[in-house]
Amino acid sequence: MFSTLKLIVCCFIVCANICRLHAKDCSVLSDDMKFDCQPETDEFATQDRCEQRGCCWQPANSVSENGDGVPYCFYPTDFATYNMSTPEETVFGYTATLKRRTKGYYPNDIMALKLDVYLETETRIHFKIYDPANARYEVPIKTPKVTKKVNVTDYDVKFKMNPFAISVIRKSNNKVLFDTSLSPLIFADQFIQISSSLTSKNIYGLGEHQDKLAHDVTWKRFVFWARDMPPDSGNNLYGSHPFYLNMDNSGNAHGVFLLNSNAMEVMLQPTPAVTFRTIGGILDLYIFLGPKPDAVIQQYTEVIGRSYMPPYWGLGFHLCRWGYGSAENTLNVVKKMRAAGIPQDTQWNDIDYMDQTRDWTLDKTHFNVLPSVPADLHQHKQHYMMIIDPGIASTATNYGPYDDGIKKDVFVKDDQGKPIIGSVWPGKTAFPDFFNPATVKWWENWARNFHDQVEFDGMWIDMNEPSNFIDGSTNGCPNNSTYENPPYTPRVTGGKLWAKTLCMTAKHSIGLHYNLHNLYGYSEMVATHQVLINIRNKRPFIISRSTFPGSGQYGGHWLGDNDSEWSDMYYSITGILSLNFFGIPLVGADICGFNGNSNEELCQRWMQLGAFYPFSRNHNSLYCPSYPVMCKDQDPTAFSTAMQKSTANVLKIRYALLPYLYTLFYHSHINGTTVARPLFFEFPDDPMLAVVDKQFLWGSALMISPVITKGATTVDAMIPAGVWYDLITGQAINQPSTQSVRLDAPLDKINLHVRAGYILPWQYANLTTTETRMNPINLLVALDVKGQAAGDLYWDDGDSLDTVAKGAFSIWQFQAENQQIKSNIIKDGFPSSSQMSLGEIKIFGLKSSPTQVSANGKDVQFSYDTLYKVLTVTNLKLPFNKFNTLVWT
Ligand code: MIG
Repeated sequence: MFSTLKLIVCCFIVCANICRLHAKDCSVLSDDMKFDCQPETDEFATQDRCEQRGCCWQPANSVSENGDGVPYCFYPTDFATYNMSTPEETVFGYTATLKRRTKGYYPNDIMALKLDVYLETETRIHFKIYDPANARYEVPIKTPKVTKKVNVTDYDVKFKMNPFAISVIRKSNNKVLFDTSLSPLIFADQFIQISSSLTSKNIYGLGEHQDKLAHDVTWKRFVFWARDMPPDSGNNLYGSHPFYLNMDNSGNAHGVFLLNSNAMEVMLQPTPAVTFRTIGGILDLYIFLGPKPDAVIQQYTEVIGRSYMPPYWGLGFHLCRWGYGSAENTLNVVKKMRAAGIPQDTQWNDIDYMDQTRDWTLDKTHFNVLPSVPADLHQHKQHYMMIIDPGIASTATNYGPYDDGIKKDVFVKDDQGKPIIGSVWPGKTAFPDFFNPATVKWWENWARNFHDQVEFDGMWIDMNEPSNFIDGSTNGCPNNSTYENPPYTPRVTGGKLWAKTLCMTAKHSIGLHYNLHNLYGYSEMVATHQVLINIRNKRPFIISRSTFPGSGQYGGHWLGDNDSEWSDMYYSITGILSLNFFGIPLVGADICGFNGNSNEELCQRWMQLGAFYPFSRNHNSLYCPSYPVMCKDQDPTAFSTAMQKSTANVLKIRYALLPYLYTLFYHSHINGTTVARPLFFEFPDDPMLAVVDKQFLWGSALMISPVITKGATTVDAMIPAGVWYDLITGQAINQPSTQSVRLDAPLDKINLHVRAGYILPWQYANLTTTETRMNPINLLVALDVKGQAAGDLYWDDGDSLDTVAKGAFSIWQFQAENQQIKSNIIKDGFPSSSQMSLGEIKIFGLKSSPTQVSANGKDVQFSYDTLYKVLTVTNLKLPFNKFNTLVWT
């Protein structure tokens, strides 16, 4: 009897234990299926804390080299989360309520959420998960407001109710693009997390970070928090772009955008899967169906806003350094460039022009004659830019911008309501609140005042993460605040959110810095864009360090403080391509490298690559390695005559091709297509190209294969299947299938190939874009195997406002087939289009010499290169508008 009882009791205890273990289902199929339940630091992560969260603990063996590794603590498959009410159909799509019964492990769960699913376009689905009872912060950028669903969609959407999950399926091939069922949805006040499967390991975007173009999915963590930080792998950098592009193994791409500006992490794991983890706002998620990669970007930029038309001169070559030291030295470099015959459109100054590095002032000792610099530049049809930082000196006496700013109440406040004071170059500084309309007026006033003295043409806005040399403020930050010390802090560089920036409790006119931090640079771009328009009444040119989705509508970006190293030259390519994905095609890296001394070979190669950055600027730091040793000059005139010649030559190639580049900017502005793009964008179903990131394209037609390794005189270029012509000679590479080809690349050459089937407009180059623009337009026709090719040209005056909206532009389309080239003007709004002329036409890939060539029906002289099979017709001298056909027989 007693022993029976003992047995029953014993059995009960065992069962209870088994039952307890089985209360959570830790039986995941593989390590890849584990979703991290303890993303905190390793010191924090313990078995106890893990199990207190209701999660499973299982130390893993496999460690990944540069990622987080397999999580020890992961969600059981039956982790408590939200259940969904029956979704109701609405005019815009679906709506439902999500409810959880028990609290989760982070404070302040939102127990009842609302889900709205908007079927916005055939290729775009949008869903929002938010708190219906209490309005939460939402990102204040303009997005399309869709109130009615479309009838036809390329996607299906499916729901699971208990627990809640949503999935989006591409109808055409039944592939699941997005599926949140792998890991529980968490929505607490300051911890929001959603995971999804990926269609393949080919994932791109997720900026701003320094990485390969296609990211590894081996437990990689990307942090999104604007930060002044030289680009290194693993760090959160200047801008925040929570957008990725994912391409399945048959070349169908889709995009996902989380519209959220709070501190965020995105985890990639080999499942393959992605996790978004943010500490504020709501889940406002867009999915773009593509299926072509470039179509994904077009669909994305339709939501965030399309890129603006830069002034034509902005596509010329820019020269800058920190530490010219005087106005005279600044102008001397320009004079040397002119004497060396090297194209240059714009000269820049860094903070050394300012009096004690204060905005809107001049160093009266060394830069007293600065006004004469833009005057000279303008006389030579060149332009002038200078840097402006957001930090406004707050302890200077009689310093107008600060005194006036206090009067107009334009600065960001601390939690007590006083201007928050940090420390930047001029010492103690206040920070303009660019969300406040009064600030924009004040900014315009001081910019105008300065412009009256120094006639600048654009603004370089730096330090706008915003960067602060101290953490938080001169008074630190309130330490009992849940904003300064949230329950979970994404793994930001510096360990805390306010590291080297403002306090999270700082107040802008429209909200807390905690929410708006990632938008500071964006807000300065919006303000500065308007101010430049008001002052100059011409197209603004802005290069900003911090950016957010939508920044491309207002200006461009440079990739920040890179090193004068070959590896950084490589990363500049992936950076530029990624920024094109983010809708900011006007982008470049500091050519020849910023930190550290450059050298002739590196700089020569970098000038070759940089000649093909959409935004092309050589910029150098002040001290190398440290004070008081100045960095060696690295403008092209600082090197041998051979290097200067090679640089002049490659910049002339750039200038020659600007009609093509400018047309690409027009397409980006109108349709959101990328300007610089990776090879896989044009050949998505070619698996050999999915990770190629040492070469890139301008549009569809020009392939750039730079040397990015020391000592190399050849380059192993991946050449996609098809015919490619050397831009200069017309020599054809005929590729039956995609493969790597070793190309000659002596020190003075960059390999440039034109894709068969395309027509590129170009001009002979002068030393400025303004002069170059006066030359006749030429056509480069690259025939495909059928003897066909096509292309177009967008043209306007290059500098006035709203030419596209006002229709003050012309567009020509060119077509080659049946032994003739036709030109059609499809829009003729450019007032001076009748003054443009056609210069020459070159045809690549013409199998044999014609006997007769005529333009508009009249015989013309021509020459034929039998070696490379190139027909050249020069001296056409036809009005461009009147040119209709070139026929050869
Ligand atoms: O704390 O203005 O990224 O391009 O030369 C450094 C001086 C401030 C950082 C920019 C860099 C610029 C530098 N600035």
